[in-house]
Amino acid sequence: MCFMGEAAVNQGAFHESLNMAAVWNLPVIFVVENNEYGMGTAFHRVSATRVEERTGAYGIPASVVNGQDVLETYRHFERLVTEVREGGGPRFVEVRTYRFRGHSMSDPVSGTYRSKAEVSERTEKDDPIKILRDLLFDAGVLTQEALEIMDQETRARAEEAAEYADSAPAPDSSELYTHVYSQINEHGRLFFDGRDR
Ligand SMILES: Cc1ncc(C[n+]2csc(CCOP(=O)(O)OP(=O)(O)O)c2C)c(N)n1
Repeated sequence: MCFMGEAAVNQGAFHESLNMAAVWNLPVIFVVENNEYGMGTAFHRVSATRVEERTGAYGIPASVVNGQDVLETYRHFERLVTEVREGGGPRFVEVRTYRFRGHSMSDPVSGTYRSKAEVSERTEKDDPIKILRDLLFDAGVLTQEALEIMDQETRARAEEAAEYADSAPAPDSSELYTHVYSQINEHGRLFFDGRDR
């Protein structure tokens, strides 16, 4: 799984990667989280085409999923993962979402490139956690009380993880690539190309 923001699709490395992934028939799913803004730039201002049209030149099948719908997203990826594991080659998914916050600490909430009204309207309408919550409430499988307990437990777990990360010693430099790229095999190869030597 290779994740990126929609702003990445205008970079050369994106196109080079898609091209080689197609040539080598790699088991990879490229996932673009399209939250509509790259830092302070709306995607439509810097692209003549839609995100999902970017893979045509490489023959990689593209699809779009509503990222605010947790169950739809799960079902979508479940099917793609099966296809890729069966040797179907690379896939490309545009996950449509929205950026509820600013790009960084120096871009608080709405900045000057979008209105506060837009952000609050989308936050109200499109929050995937609220959407899933309401679905589970309606299906009668979640109560307000159970949700609050879950919420408290999750916050506690996140705080614990942050404290652990802050107090843990820095990792050894030999860990630089661990869980980042595929492990280098005994033949010194970094990437998967279907050969074991
Ligand atoms: C290779 C590279 N080029 C340019 C930048 C500068 N830069 C930092 S964030 C950003 C845009 C990010 O947009 P997106 O991934 O859509 O994410 P978002 O703003 O929603 O966080 C750019 C161009 C960078 N960090 N790395």
